[in-house]
Amino acid sequence: MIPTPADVRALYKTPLLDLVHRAACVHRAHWDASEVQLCALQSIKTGGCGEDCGYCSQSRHHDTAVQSEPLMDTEAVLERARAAKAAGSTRFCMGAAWRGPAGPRAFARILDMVRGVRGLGLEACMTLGQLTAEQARALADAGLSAYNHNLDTSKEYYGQVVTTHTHADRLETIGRVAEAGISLCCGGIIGMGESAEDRIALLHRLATLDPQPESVPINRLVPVPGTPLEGAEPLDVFEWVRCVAVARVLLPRSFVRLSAGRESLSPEAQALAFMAGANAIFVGDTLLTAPNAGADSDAALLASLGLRGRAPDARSPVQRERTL
Ligand code: SAM
Ligand code: DTB
Ligand code: SF4
Repeated sequence: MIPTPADVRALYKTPLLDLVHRAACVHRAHWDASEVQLCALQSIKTGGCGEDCGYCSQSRHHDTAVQSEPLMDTEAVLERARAAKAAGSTRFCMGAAWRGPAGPRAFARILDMVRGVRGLGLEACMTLGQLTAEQARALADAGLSAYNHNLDTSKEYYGQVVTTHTHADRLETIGRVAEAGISLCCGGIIGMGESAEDRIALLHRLATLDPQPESVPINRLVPVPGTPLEGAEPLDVFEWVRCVAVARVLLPRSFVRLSAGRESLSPEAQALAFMAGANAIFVGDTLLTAPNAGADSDAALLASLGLRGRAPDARSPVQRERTL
């Protein structure tokens, strides 16, 4: 059944432990709850982005400590991918600080990276900003497993955070990704000063995407000095758990991914999020530019909770349904 905004609001307002219990039941009905997908992140083109996203360290509209770097060579990216695989990741996500892929030569290199990463037996994910239909098809033909393009917040709040593109632009790229048959990774950021109503609207929009995203990253704002959101009020940790739980109930077959902001959370808070249905994380010392919980602390966390990395050849229920 397609949830209405009122349904999502009612779910969101459920007492927290009832909500976590419900999400845990949904999680266990659809997944092996002892498995967590491990995904490595690599910034392949850093900084100097012309967009003005208020949270982002890589926008040239903000004065942050990030040093710009040109598009990496394919071989250097593959070196990182091999290391990520050796460290246990099954998915490799590459991010570029672009409004969208810039020029045919850069795009040809991107396609090489996709083929190379797939050739290593890893899932390949890209996040390159807005795509044309032709670019989406070319990425699909190169074997891209997933494309990350977040809605980030509600349609209503989006204009407070970004002015150089719109929520509708994001939806257009999302449509092109789906049209090309690429799995979609689409989520948002919480803790940007948005209201609970904005979070409800975001979760409702994510749940009503057709098809539902294969992966839903829940980013907790990393306040970056020099960005307009550097002083944002830190988000209550239980509000974060609530968002994870609502995403799990509404998107039962999707990976719910604990993304940015995990580094500043206690093991106990992360354990509650796994209980609430999270089943994917980004691993490694850095996200794109911000620090991440490192390999040692993640290995200790997973071991103490009795969780393990998901096997490389395992497919999500979404992918399985598609090929049945
Ligand atoms: N330029 C592309 C785009 O905007 O889609 C890809 C890279 S962008 C950095 C990918 C996502 O990272 C954003 O949509 C946002 O959700 C997340 N992100 C970026 N900076 C963040 C921050 N400081 N805290 C939390 N999430 C962040
Ligand atoms: C997503 O939703 N989160 C990741 C990934 N997709 C590309 C990126 C998080 C970036 C955090 C801030 C930084 O590292 O600069
Ligand atoms: Fe550019 Fe993406 Fe950062 Fe926005 S979020 S400034 S589009 S890199």
